[in-house]
Amino acid sequence: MTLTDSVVSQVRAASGRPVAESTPMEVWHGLSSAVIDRIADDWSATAKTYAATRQEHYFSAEFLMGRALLNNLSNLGLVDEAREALAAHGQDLSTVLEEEPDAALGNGGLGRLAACFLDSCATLDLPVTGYGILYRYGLFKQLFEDGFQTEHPDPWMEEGYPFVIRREELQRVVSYADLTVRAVPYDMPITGYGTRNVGTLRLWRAEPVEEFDYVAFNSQRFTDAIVDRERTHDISRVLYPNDTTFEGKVLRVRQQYFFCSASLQSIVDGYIAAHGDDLKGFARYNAIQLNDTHPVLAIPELMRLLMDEHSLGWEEAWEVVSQTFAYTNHTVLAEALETWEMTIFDRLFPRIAEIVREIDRRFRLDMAGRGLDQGLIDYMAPVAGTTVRMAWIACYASYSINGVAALHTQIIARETLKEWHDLWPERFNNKTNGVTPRRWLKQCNPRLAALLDEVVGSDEWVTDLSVLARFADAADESVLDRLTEVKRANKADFAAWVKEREGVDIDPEAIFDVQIKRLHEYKRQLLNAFYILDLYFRLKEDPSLEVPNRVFVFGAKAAPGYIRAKAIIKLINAIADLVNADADIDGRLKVVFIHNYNVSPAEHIIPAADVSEQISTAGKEASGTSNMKFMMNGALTLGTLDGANVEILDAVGDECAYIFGAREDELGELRRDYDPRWHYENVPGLRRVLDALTDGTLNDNGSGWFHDLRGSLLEHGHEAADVYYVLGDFDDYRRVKDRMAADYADARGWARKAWANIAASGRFSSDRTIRDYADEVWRLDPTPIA
Ligand code: 26Q
Repeated sequence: MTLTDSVVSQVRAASGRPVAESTPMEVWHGLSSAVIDRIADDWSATAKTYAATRQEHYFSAEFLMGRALLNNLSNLGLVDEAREALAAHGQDLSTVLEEEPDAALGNGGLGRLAACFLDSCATLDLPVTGYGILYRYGLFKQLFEDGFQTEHPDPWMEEGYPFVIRREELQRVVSYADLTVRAVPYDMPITGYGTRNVGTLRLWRAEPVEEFDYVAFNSQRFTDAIVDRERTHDISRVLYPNDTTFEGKVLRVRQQYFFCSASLQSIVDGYIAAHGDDLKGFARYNAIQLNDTHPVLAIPELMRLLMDEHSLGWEEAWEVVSQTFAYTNHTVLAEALETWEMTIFDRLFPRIAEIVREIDRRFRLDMAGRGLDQGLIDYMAPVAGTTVRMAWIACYASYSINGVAALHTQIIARETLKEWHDLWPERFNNKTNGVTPRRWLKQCNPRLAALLDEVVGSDEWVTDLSVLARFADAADESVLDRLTEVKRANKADFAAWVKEREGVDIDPEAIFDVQIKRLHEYKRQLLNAFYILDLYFRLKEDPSLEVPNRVFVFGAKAAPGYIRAKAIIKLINAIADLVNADADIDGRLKVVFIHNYNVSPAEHIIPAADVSEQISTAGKEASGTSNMKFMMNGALTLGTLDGANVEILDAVGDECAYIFGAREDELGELRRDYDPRWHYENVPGLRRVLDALTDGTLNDNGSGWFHDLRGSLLEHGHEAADVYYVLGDFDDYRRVKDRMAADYADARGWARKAWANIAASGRFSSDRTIRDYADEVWRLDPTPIA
């Protein structure tokens, strides 16, 4: 059946009406079902093929998938057919696509990375499956009330979601000391570009063991039974919204054990079905990548399954486990490292607690045998007093340990995980992150994609982005002018989108300067805000100042309990109120804070950006991945030498990026006698900006938050002031950003730099990253279905 026929019948089934009379949402449901119908046979064939071969299983508490329909249509080459099929009934594909809710089952970089990885694995025909949790509520919806962030629930699939299929028959039981639950898998097909292989993301939902009989069975304990049912549903109810500070919430550890146990049971059963019941061979056919420490309970849980359910001895089981797991670290922030109280383990899963203690006991013997001194053994041991350290368990049990950018890997080897690196340097490796050029170029930026098709002479760049390097010098003036035209058109689209969504008018001729990422002090949105405020004062002081028009765009969610991050959001909104309404400024500066930043807003923002703000304190941002998306879309990086910025600079050359600020290897020294007060008093512009926080220029609605922000930079009692070196880097930031703005006047020169960025972005495709994992860590071969 053609897609056209299928769409018509699916939409009619979804709405009970002809296509022409259906709502855009009903059309979205129908078209989505038609896509599932189209891939069903290949999906099933792929699963059968992978079951017999060596596989990798990607364990992650987060998969930030975003929207699915356009991605699938595009991968399957069905966009034009779908557009025409709908148009024939008076329906508009773009309108229909905008109906889809984002699957926001992640916080930020780590979750989106997992989604890009699945896309690349499918495109490369690699036998990889993702495992996580089907959260009923994704990351909170963000609204602004008087410029303050408020959080609201995101029940993203309440009206039905065709891209996950419930697999009732594959359910497992997960047992806690106080609760037994069913884990029901919901499988999402992961299409690849230009291949028939369809991978799988398996997301688990917690349900009561007996949905209906439970209450009747236990009628004397009616209310207890109801409470238990709710405690069960609680497990997959909500995604925790903190991404930088660890909180030892019992429900969080329940979630982690829940998806680890269910996933391992399904993998072990799959192994037995394909290869027989001798589990000693398990690691020959299976590798498991741990996306940070969130799934580290899989290590003791696999020990339990092998020993208690499949009668291996400890040594045999440990042999399997230590050849199965590989661990990726995503942070060097001490406050983010996961540690759990042993009492929680004892209470929730005593057998896992027992196994963790035994891992600890054997670790201590093992290390004493190697002659390590007691202080070092105590420091590295999985259990310290009453505390379990998840990263240490990961390092002890994993055959591979990797960072996510070259600089980050050096830092974990030298500092964060130094003792493990000293012991087992061969386990350490770097895998610089990447992003999928399908979503982040072809789909979100069709104008640039069309230009690339033409310049390259085919669409081969879509699956091999490195080919663009061949055309680095091929940009004659006509190509550069067309690139400028693409950007101009994208900016006009974005201006219309901003007007509609935020009610703000922006000038498409202005420089679009963008910072989109989670709100955190280390990412230094404050530095950007201070520049804007300083520029505002400079313009007020001297209206004849010749500077190009500027639009500063922000998108960021703050963890709900992170007051200082929320204060920074309020500050940027207050600056927007001040600047946007000022008649003297007359539109020369505009500040827009896009509310509820998410994957699909990013798809509107990035293609329109001129400047990509990547300004974290050096050494703090493990990699960053939006920096790569901007680069692919021809924005120039304004950044510090941090995370993957270092490699972006290396790829593109320093004429084509704007780098400023203290380097990671200088900061230790600089911080030793750092005096933020001195900067306040001596750096041009800083006093005026900092004073504006508290002198009535900016309104924090009586919260006292701006006073606290100022205090955090200047006058800290117990902790150090300005921990993230905002004032220290301000002068250089201002100088470089001013220079960049001046350079923008040369449109040809700017386009040349933009082209250089696009042409050099090949190594930041997640296809490259995944090939490296597949070759060096997973030892996997591409396995196309017959
Ligand atoms: C941990 C315990 C309890 C509750 C929540 C968490 C939690 C959740 C999410 C901790 C961390 C995260 C997410 C971290 C993250 O997104 N890190 C980013 O990972 C990207 C992909 O590697 C990097 O590019 C970024 O530099 C890094 O900040």
